[in-house]
Amino acid sequence: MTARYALAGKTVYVAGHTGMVGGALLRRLAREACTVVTAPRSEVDLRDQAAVFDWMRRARPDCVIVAAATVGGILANSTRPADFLYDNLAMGANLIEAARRAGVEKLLYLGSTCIYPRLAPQPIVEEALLTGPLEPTNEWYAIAKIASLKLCAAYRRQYGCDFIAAQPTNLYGPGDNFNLESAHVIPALMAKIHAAKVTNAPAVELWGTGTPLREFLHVDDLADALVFLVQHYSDELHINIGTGEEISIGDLASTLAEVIGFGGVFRYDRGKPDGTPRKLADVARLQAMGWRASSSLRDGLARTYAWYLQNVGVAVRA
Ligand code: GFB
Repeated sequence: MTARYALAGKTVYVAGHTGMVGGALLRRLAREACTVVTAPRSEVDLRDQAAVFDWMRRARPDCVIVAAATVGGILANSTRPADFLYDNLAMGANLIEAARRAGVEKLLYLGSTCIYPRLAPQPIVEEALLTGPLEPTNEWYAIAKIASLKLCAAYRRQYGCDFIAAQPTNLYGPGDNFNLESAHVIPALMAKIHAAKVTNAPAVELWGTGTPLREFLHVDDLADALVFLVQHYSDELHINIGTGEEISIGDLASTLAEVIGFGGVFRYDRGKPDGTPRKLADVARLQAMGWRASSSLRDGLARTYAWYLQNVGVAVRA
């Protein structure tokens, strides 16, 4: 398929390159004939408007992908509302305005499917945005993400900027955060189940009831979808990115137990929140454009566990 926006010869700035998504973008963009630039965190605090304006003016990228965010799982989201709202608002506003000032040709802003109403009809279509109340455990994060994706739409209308937005479903993969207090469910369960296996513990504790349904996308699939959208999409509507498949948290735990080789049982701490009951993205628009995810959940989990053993599990065993 011929790209509407060709990356060959372009300079692409990946904001948030040290994160799981940023790392996957660097791996994926290495296959394109473009130059990738990144801003060291020690030099540019993305919440600092002057620093971001100055960096963008000096770096002069042709294309910007905003993968920078203050992120975390259900507990971090509910206990650090100010960080999740302020950091993400500031990063989104600074990067988008800096890109406009620097004459950036193309910008892709990354949202999250938690922008949708808690009880949106499933699978969730893009038009469900702002049709009902948000899930309380992540409304702070969601509001910052909604404001930023609306900035992209507003800049397109008012200034004619080719700024687009997309929201991935729950992500996992190499480079994830395995800290149990702030992690999302897959890295948290991987770390807990692995620890139980190596210590011969009989049980692993899960949060909530195990009944919520989630859709999980491998981060390398996400990076591929993002590059696809940069090349082929140019419009105001924010685009869903997912697999179109869902699994309950209980079944996810069983799958992880098989992948890791844990024969014990799971206990549920019902004092911890379930969060939104179901969150399945409608990915018909992206599929109609010609992109679909290639990793199965089981294979993606196995590859992520192999990475974990090489990079994190060693420390857990010690
Ligand atoms: O991945 P997670 O933290 O975030 O939790 P959300 C997903 C589900 O897994 C919830 C359950 O129902 C949790 O209760 N769960 C079970 C666990 N055991 C655990 C555990 O040990 N750790 C964790 N973290 N969960 C986040 C949002 O929502 O999803 C963010 O808070 C963002 O804003 C992100 O949108 C993608 O899927 O509930």
